[in-house]
Amino acid sequence: MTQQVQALFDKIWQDYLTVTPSAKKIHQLLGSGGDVINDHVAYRTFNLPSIGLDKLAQHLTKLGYKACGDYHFEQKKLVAKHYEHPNDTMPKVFISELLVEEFSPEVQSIIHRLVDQMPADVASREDFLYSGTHWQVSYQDYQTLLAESEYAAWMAAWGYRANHFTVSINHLENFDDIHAVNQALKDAGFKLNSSGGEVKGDETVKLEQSSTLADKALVSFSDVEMEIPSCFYEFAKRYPMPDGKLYTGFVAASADKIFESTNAQ
Ligand code: OOG
Ligand code: NI
Repeated sequence: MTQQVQALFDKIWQDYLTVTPSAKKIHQLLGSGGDVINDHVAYRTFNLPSIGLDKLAQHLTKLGYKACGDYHFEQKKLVAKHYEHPNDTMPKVFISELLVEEFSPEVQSIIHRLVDQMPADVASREDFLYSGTHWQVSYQDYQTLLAESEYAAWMAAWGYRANHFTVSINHLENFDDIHAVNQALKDAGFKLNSSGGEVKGDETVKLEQSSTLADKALVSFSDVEMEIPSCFYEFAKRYPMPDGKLYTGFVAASADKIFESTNAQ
C-alpha cells in the first residue's frame, strides 16, 4: 500500500512542478539529500455532487487514508477535512470544497457551466488527482469568479492538481526553526505570503506554518492566454502533544491565511 501511495504522490509532484518551478529550487535549497519529507499536500474543489470533497478523498481512502479533522471557513465559504495514512511517513492530505450555493447566481452559474463540461466518470479515473481542468473557461468568467472568490477563480484555472506541497521542517537536517527557513527563502529571492504574518500559528497551537506566494504560470483561457498565480510551497513545523507524539491536525485560523498564498499581488 505504501508503495502505491508513494507512486501516486510522485505523479502528483511531477504535475505540480510543471506549474510551480520554484518548488524544485526550494527543495534543493532546504534539503540535503533524502530529508525533504512532505508534511501534507492540499486540494481544492467545488461542493457539487459529481465532484465534491468525497470524490477526491476516495482516491486516498482506497489506499488506506482515513478522514481525521473537519474545518469550516465561514468568510471564505469553504469546508475542509484532512486525511491521514496509517504509515505516518506518508503525507497528510488537506481537502477543501467551496460552498457553491452561498455565492451569487452569476458565480453559481459559471461554476455549474464548468462542472457540466466534465465527462461523467472523470472523478474516478486513476489520474484524477493530477489531471488539471476538464473544461474551457473564458478570462472574463475567471475575472467574475475572482471578484467574489479567489478560490473559485483558482479552481476554474487550475482544477484537479496539488495546490501545494509542504516541507516538514521537523525532518530537515539543516533547519529546525521556521524563522530560519523563511530567512533562507527570502535571502534566495523567494516571496513569502505575509497575510496574518509570515509565520502562522505557534507552539501553543502545536503547528507553525509559512508559505511562498504562488508562482505564476500561463493558462490558456478559451479567449486568451494569461499568466496568473499557480501553486505555492508551504513549510510546517509540528510540536509534540502531552503524549509525546507530534500534533497531526491543522489550525483553522492559520489555514485561513495559507489559502491566500494564491492571491494576485
Ligand atoms: C489550503 C490552505 C490550508 C494548511 O496547511 O493550513 C492549508 C489551500 O490553500 O487550498 O493548506
Ligand atoms: Ni497546507
